[in-house]
Amino acid sequence: MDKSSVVHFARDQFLYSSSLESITIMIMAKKGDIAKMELLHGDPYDFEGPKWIHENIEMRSTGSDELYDYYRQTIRLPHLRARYAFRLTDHDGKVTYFTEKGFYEELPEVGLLFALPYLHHTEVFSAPEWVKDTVWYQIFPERFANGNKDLDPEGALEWGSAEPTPENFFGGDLEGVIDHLDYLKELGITGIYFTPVFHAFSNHKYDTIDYLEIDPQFGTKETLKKLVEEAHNRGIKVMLDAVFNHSGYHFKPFQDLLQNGKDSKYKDWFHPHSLPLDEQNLNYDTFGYVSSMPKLNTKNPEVKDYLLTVAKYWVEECGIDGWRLDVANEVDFDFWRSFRKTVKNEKEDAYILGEIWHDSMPWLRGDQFDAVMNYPFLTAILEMFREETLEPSRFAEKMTKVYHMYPHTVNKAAFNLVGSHDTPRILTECQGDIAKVKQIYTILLTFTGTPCIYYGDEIALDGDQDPGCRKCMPWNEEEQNRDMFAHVQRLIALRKDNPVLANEGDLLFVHIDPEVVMYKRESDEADAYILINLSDNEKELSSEEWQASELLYADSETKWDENHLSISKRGYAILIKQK
Ligand code: ARE
Repeated sequence: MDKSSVVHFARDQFLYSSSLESITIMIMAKKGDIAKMELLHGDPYDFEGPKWIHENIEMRSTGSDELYDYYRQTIRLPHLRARYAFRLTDHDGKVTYFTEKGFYEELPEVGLLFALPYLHHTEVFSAPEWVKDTVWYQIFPERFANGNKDLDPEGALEWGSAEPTPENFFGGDLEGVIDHLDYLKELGITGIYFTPVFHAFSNHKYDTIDYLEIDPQFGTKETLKKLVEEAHNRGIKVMLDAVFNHSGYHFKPFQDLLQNGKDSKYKDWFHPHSLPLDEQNLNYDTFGYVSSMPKLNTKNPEVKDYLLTVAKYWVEECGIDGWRLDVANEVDFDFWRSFRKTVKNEKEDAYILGEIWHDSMPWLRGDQFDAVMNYPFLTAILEMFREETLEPSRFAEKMTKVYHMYPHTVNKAAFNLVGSHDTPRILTECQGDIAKVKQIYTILLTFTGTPCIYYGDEIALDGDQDPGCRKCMPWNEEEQNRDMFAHVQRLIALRKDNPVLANEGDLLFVHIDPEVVMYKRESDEADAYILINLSDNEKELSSEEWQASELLYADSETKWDENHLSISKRGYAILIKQK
């Protein structure tokens, strides 16, 4: 046994609360090294001796990546505290105990074991219940629909008449979104994520001028209130984009600092290295090296109060249901802890989603974010479908690794996406291959987490890296791929009608064929099997697990006869077995 590869810490993704009275414990070990992984735990204050340990609970294997096997076990804690250890049996039958203080031949005294001192209810990670069943739609307001030409900014172009650039405008607005809420309802959407809508300079609005006003080209507060009300009437939640890492150039406090230098009462609202500010030599902190995006000093109590007022205002005033946090990883933890308290105090089940592209465990301990945008999911999808360098077993390993970076309770609220306003569109990434995009959407809408559809992807809109991915949404049907719309619509409906496909079910990859991605979704009510054939050959597949399964959905060429699946080349299939 390679003891150096046995990994467990009594925190984060290795030890976490899964309810008010239970904890989940995860441990990882070198792939193939362990024949049996068992858990022992007990109440450290139960001094009566041996009975305080609950012997050898065999831990559930929850998958493997390239290097590790993962094991997980949830246990109830009537006393909300525990001491615990692991009993490892290798393939020669040799038993070793693994504790906080290392490895032992015999179980050592309780003081050497891993500890959960006390499970506080306030520290139980819990994303809002409604999020796991939500199907999101991301709208870039300038490019979704023009509902009121009177609001068009100076020089706005005819809708869809030109390629998008970082500078041009087409007049998208909130009334345009209201006009198309029934389209979103028809697709099956239950949540909208808007990129910024507050008064700002550019067409993307990430350079805020006034955090407490709607951009005049998009409408007014009343328009937003109406939109939220109309969306809620259709069972659709609304999430806005909070750009708190930096302001825009024309934000009044920044203008004051520019003009008054060291005499400005706002000099501590930003991060000047020296004064007066010098945009050419950039003697102040910014987002990236963008001089028009000065970084805000969120440690300054005045700035913190101002931004928390903004955060509360839009929930209170317009009833929004969540915040997506821009450049979330560059704002201090203390600010986000205060942000969470403020927002949850205003709306207890508001969704707080951080934009972080890398390992986000420090923000997902329950005191800051409910979830992050799951870009690692997109990366693995692209490696498999764009580069075609990742065969199914490696995709399984990559996603297993990604999902074991976090508590499984976090994964249920993970914001899964295959495109956004910051990435090329998935159809373009797949070189226009509709079959690939259909397979990708089959994965997106049957995976653990809350899926998001980037506007236009459902009708196979293309577009390269920003600004190319921000084309005007085409509203004449001949420019829409309605077959793709029907595919996405059907998958969303299946996800709603079969909770095992949403988030009731655990997810486990299954190896059935080197060229087929297969994963199983398991729940108390049903098991579902999702299969994606990456090859150019039809595959004849069968599995004893499939008895009494029915074919829930597949491409038109795929055939199912009881236990035998004939999946077409580049096909997809969803089987379900009610329990
Ligand atoms: C504009 C141009 C870009 C150009 C950029 C640089 O359009 O082509 O590269 O300027 O000057 C907003 C606008 C963008 C604009 C940008 C700057 O939407 O169009 O770009 O402002 O003016 C990293 C950050 C992540 C950030 C991305 C863009 O970690 O937070 O970069 N995303 C948010 C928003 C953006 C927004 C901003 C931040 C600024 O979603 O829309 O941009 O408010 C890797 C790294 C990531 C990196 C990612 C993308 O994966 O791991 O950290 O994200 O690439 O670059």
